[in-house]
Amino acid sequence: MKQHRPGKTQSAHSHRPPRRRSAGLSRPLLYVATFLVAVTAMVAFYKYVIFAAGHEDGIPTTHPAVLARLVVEAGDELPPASRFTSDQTLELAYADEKPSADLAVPGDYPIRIQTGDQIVTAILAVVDTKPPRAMAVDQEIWLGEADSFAPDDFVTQIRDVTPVSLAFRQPPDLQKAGDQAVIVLLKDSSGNQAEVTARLTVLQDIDKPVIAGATDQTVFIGDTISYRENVTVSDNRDPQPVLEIDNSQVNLSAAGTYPVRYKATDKAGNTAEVTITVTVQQRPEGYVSEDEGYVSEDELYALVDQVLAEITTDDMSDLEVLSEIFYWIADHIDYTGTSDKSDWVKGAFLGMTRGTGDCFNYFSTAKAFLTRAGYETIPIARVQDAKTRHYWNLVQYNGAWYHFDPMPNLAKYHYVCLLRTDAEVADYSRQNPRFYEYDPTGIPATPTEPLDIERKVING
Ligand SMILES: [Ca+2]
Ligand SMILES: [Ca+2]
Repeated sequence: MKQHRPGKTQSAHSHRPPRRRSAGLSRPLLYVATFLVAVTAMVAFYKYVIFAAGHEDGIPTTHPAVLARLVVEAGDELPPASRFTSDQTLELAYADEKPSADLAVPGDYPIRIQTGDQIVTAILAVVDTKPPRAMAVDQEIWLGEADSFAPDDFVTQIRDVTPVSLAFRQPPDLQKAGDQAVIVLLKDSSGNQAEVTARLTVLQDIDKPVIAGATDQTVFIGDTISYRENVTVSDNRDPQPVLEIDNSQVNLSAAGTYPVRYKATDKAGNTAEVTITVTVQQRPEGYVSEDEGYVSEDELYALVDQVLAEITTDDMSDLEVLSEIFYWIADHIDYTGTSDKSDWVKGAFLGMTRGTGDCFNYFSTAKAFLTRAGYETIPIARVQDAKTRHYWNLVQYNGAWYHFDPMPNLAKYHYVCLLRTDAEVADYSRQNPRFYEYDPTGIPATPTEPLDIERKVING
């Protein structure tokens, strides 16, 4: 029989599961280990408390009279440490010389505050509750000329402690003429919003360009016209309106009146039109040049009369008068190769006033002098099939016709053609081929007998 132990029955004992021995520890060792774990945990907790008390980013250490959180507006000055309490008797100071809080940036900043020997950490909460402010900027544009606008074109002097973003409430309509309100939304980084209303004026150019200087013109057949000369186009807005000139109907080769249309278009599409008339005329006699204009037969004769008054007297014989005229012209005009042979009045005027010319000027001047001195003349021209042209006069002297040509000839073929007969000029034309060759149809014949008169050498 087995011995019973009081308090414990064998049966109870025998029903317990066998003690697990897997830990391999005896009961006393287990107690020791438990103790060590507890000590280690206490040490760790203690260290954590010490750590938390000494660091800003830890849980603030509280003090019954120190505010755990002080709210200030972004952009304000750092408040004095005394603001962290309502207890006037409590002396507070910032533990750090420069508390690390950026008053311009909203956020929670742990601040170390010293009260007596104790340092507590409180939160300085920087908040931005103020919406941005800005001044409106009105804008003015011309319809169709501005590319685009950004919101910041309509505001200036944006003020906020935080960055501000801008947006249009509705983009301006640049195609709408007139005034419109442009609302710019300002939003700071804290989400505070404000609106600024500016004005956009879209101006519309409705004024036509102005064409100036387009006036009717009168020209002669063969002239040219500078249609643009003296014509200017201005506009209230467009510095360079487009000018189109339609001269397609003008025919400068035929007399007539023709319209020329000037059309100016500004950038906005406004157009102005001016139509002028170009009159093309047959060129009249006596036209000298654009600068000198016309010379009339009377004006030419007045010049001739002045010279005649100087070189002739009333008591001179016809031969003397004809000789004076002949040699004055021969001396006065220097030969040049070409001239306008369409107009004898012009030819004579230029011969007298310029003192230069070719055979046509000699012929014309002689015609003018002989006519004013009271002699009949008949113009003669060299035959057309000759290589060059020549012109001279027949003059009536003593009731008969004679050749009269004061143009000095080349020294090689020297000849003084003062009151010569047909036979004499024909004889000269044999030396200087074709010089006085002309179609005699309608031209009276000279006497056959040459005149026995004195003829001076003229220098050619
Ligand atoms: Ca703000
Ligand atoms: Ca205009």
